[in-house]
Amino acid sequence: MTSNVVPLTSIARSRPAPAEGGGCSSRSCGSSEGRGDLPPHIWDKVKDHPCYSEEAHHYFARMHVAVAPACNIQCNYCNRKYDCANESRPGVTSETLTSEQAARKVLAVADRVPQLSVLGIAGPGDSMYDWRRTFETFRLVEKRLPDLKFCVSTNGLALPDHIDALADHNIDHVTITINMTDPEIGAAIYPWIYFNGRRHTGVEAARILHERQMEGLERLTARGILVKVNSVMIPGVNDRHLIEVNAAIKARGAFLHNVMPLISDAAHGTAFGLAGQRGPRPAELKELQDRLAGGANLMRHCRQCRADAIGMLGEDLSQDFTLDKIADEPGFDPEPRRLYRDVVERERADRGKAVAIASADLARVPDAPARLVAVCTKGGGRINQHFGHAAEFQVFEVDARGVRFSGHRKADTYCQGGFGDDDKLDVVLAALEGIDAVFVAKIGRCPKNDLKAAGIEAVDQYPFDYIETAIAAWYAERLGGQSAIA
Ligand code: CLF
Ligand code: SF4
Repeated sequence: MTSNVVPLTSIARSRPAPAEGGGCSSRSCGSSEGRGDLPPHIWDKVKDHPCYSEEAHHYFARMHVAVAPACNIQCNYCNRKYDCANESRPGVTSETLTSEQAARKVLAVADRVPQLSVLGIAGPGDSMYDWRRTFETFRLVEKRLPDLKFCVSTNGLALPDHIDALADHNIDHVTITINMTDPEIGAAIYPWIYFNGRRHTGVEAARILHERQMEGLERLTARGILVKVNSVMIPGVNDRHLIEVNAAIKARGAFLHNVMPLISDAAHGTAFGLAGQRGPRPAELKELQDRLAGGANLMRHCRQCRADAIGMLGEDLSQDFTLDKIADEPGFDPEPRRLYRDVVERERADRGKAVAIASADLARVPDAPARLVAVCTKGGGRINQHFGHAAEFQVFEVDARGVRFSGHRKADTYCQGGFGDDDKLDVVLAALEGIDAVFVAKIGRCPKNDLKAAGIEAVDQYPFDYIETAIAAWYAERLGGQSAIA
């Protein structure tokens, strides 16, 4: 099995810490530092949910079980018939499971992946339209794994009919995909919906969907259930409108807003793909996210998972857990899960001190301009990956206000079979457009020189350090000050 799960033994290397206190990132659920100013009961709900807490995604894994194949609407960006094990986008899965098969699979994964903290049902159709299979799966799993959090994702049309059931099953996390609040715009995204026994089309369909989504959102937040809203950014269709969507969901108590780029390709057979509708460029997505600052809290670390994804965000172990590879009655040892959580608690305390170090460094350069840096990491909040092995980079923006997570850039692993591949390097360089420096655990001389020629500094003097402290120390040094721990 290939995995970027954090080995228990790799945790606990850190730099010396100053006195308690401080903090350098913006304080929200999307910050890198974790709890921030969240009330204890909310932090308790999100602290091991890799989607609801950016900090938690360094430590915890999710899995989806594809038990809900049916859907009650049609989105122009969806074609659930398309399946490829390498494809990563919502709606796609390799096998559909019964609730019993899903429960078996969850147990097998929990036994081998101690980082697993969340079971999500995200299709491949709609979890609330196929509600019988969804709730039956949770019922079977909660008996064996009471420490697992449950999560559902829905288009919202059937949601108002299941608010009580969601609360009864202790489902604290619900994602609603809301792409519009204006039905005229919705008509360009949804050709039809199936509601109350008949098909509706056009603006009428979008209006019904919108009203049901808002009703579901309001009633969930009134019950104290955390709601994340996913919005697909579709250039020329709803990109500007998403500012209104952000305001509308904030007013109704949404916990997070996740703006995702449209994935569009004619080969996927979607209406948008076949019509040549393009997705947004990374810079367009970032510009919109920056414009949304101050509205509903933003999620920036989404990986647009498949409906059967397994593992840390950004990795997918689903092919290691197909039904033919799972025993009829999988064994389960809870001890590694307990041990792993103890390690994470220690690591979190340690990392909190590291954030204080970073703050001290940044205070030395109060007026320096912002820099954008990329990091090679396998998780744990550390710089712990060789440049040649990185298939994606985490991107951070740094200035005197803090080290802020900005998103991910997918690339291609430069190192192929022990040798650097120049073609892959071109892909990597394209992915690093606009980046000032890339932080690596290790890098060869050739790619280091190539990066330099492209105007990107390869920083390799902080292997296995915390991301925040390393970036802050580098920034303080480059822009005028000396590191607080130099
Ligand atoms: Fe799955 Fe979604 Fe729950 Fe997470 S995913 S149902 S909230 S457990 Fe997460 Fe994947 Fe993005 Fe979804 S990274 S697509 S936001
Ligand atoms: Fe596809 Fe989900 Fe849209 Fe249904 S709601 S059409 S499954 S993307």
